[in-house]
Amino acid sequence: MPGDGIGQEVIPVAVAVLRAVLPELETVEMPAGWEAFEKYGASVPAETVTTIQACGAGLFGAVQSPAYKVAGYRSAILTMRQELELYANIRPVISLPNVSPRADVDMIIVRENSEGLYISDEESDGETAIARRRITKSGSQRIARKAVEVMEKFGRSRLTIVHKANVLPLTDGLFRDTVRAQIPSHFTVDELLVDVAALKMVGAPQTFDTLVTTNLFGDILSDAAAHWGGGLGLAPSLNWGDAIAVAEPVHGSAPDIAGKGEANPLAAVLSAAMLLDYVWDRPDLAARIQQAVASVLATPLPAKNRTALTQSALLQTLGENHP
Ligand code: GGG
Repeated sequence: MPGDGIGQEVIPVAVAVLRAVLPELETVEMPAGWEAFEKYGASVPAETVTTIQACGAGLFGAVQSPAYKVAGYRSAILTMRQELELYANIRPVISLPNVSPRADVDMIIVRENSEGLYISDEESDGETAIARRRITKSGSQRIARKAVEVMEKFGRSRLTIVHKANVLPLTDGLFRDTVRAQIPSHFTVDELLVDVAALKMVGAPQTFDTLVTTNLFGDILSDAAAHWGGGLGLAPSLNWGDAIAVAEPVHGSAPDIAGKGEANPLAAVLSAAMLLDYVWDRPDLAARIQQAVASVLATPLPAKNRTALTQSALLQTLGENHP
């Protein structure tokens, strides 16, 4: 699902790179995003939802929602997360050559993706506006299980639970205590208040291993953390449930450069690699893509024709490094 704006340019590159390491890959292209809404009346048409369910995995580019309320419109990202129960948002942040401000960052943020303030339950009488924030035991249990799955898959040993239970003892207390109870004893578990975690994210990001947190805290912390991986333009992510995963670059549709061939496709490429790494159990193929990305980053490319130049450089590197 290339979606809107530069999604149309970066997703074909990511698919080409996936194909280079996994020639048997079968793909089908489906509409999603604002353009899909204008054409079909839904940002994620029903056929797109059933196709993702049938495939089990998706790759989404970007969405460009209007800055005003449109009757019947809901962001494609939020729609997919809810309709497909993609309750975990995985955001790895690792130092990359030439673009990272420091060389020793290697963390995975596991963000709860379905509850918290993102249930969008708001009311206002014009004087007072209220947003409800929902934390459930079952939602906290399943995100904890996902954090354990991620730690086991990647041989990680330390989990930091990020919360604000000193101010929100009922909601964040439930989250923290429920997550803690789910973590097997061979892992080291610590916890941080979100404000302290934010300070540490700025001052000592290399000290983080795996983090698990609620929806809004995870949204904010993971964007801040992306700075250490070269910025939002290079950040990959995976929306993941029990049966389905949708990878997507964190960046948006970038209407200012859309159609100019200047978009950097590396976040989309790294997101595609997350399907191999996390979902399809092919860390060997994911590593080949990650190494190709690192090698392409070692020689910065000009903005003009960046998308095509990056694709050629990646495919050439993958071809040369074929085992
Ligand atoms: N790939 C992530 C993306 O497209 N982000 C842009 C975004 O979140 N836009 C707001 C929205 O439409 O929900």
